Amino acid sequence: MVVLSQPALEDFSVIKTCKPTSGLFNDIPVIDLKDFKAKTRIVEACEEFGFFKVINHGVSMELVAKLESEAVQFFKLPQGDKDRAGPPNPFGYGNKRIGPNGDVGWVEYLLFGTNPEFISQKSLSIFQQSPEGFRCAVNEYISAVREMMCEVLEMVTDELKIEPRNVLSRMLRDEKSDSFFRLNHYPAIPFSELQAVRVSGRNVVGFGEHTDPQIISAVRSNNTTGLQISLRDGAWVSVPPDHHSFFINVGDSLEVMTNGRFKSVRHRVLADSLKSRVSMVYFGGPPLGEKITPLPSLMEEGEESLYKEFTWCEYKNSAYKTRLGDNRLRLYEKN
Ligand code: GA4
Repeated sequence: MVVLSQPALEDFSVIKTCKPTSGLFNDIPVIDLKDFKAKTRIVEACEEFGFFKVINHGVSMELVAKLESEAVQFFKLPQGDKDRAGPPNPFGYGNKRIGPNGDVGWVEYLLFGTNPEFISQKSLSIFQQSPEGFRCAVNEYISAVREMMCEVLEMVTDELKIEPRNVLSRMLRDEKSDSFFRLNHYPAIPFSELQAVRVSGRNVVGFGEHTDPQIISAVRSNNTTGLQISLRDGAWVSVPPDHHSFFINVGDSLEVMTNGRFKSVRHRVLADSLKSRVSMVYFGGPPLGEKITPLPSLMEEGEESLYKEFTWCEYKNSAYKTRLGDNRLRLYEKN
């Protein structure tokens, strides 16, 4: 279990709140990757929720623990040291401010590119305290989670009878893949401050609602609540925490590639009062020049694309002009 010291809330005024929702939602699909029905269940989950949990995923928990401990050490550094690893554009340390357009949350984080060259060169300032240990942990974790995500994507293509079966996974494996990795720390909030927010019947927002622009993402966190997803009817539900598993989100690009069959899931994180939350998120993205368009072998005869044509580079550029909670895909929907 990770417990970080409580920070000073000097910047509390920038923190957003939202209305709380009811208890934990127990109907999140749980998919055992070793189960022979896994392929079918993944596709059903992507259609219904755009979200599911995977168990028996094959990623070593020792590796996960090593990375979590390195992350905790980093976030414990004095603020000045952490600030030296920022700003996070495109990669580095960020504090409370998310993206370039004025979004804020009760979170500090590290953003990385995933190509090994980046990790060995540009991010030396990130790995300041324990350069070798931290860098290795990040590299090994990304490789292991990427493999697991490729396996999931190949189960999807198998189930949908799309050929070749690596048509999605190759984009994550490509050395030019524009994938990201993010370490988030949602500090515990001093009780008195939290009470002040709650008196008004609200919750503190750690990371505001959004969809991920990429193909697919994998979130793993310590054993804290906070992650919520929006169901098809728009209701927000809380995801029961499970630090041994990964939670998978369908991103906007996969929604397009399946011509809307899969839904990119809106999600957010509420900052928890009693414990700090540490999460690690791998965002599997395509190479910049890749066309994001419905997979031809998935289209029925006469079916038309619901989206205008665009490359990942165009979509990414337009995403960075939006606010976190905007519906970014709407701009690319036909009519
Ligand atoms: C959401 C998913 C990933 O965390 C992220 C985020 C990015 C950022 O934090 O810089 C963005 C956000 C995310 C989408 C819209 C833009 C860009 C913040 C923001 C307001 C790293 C990503 O790829 O897109």
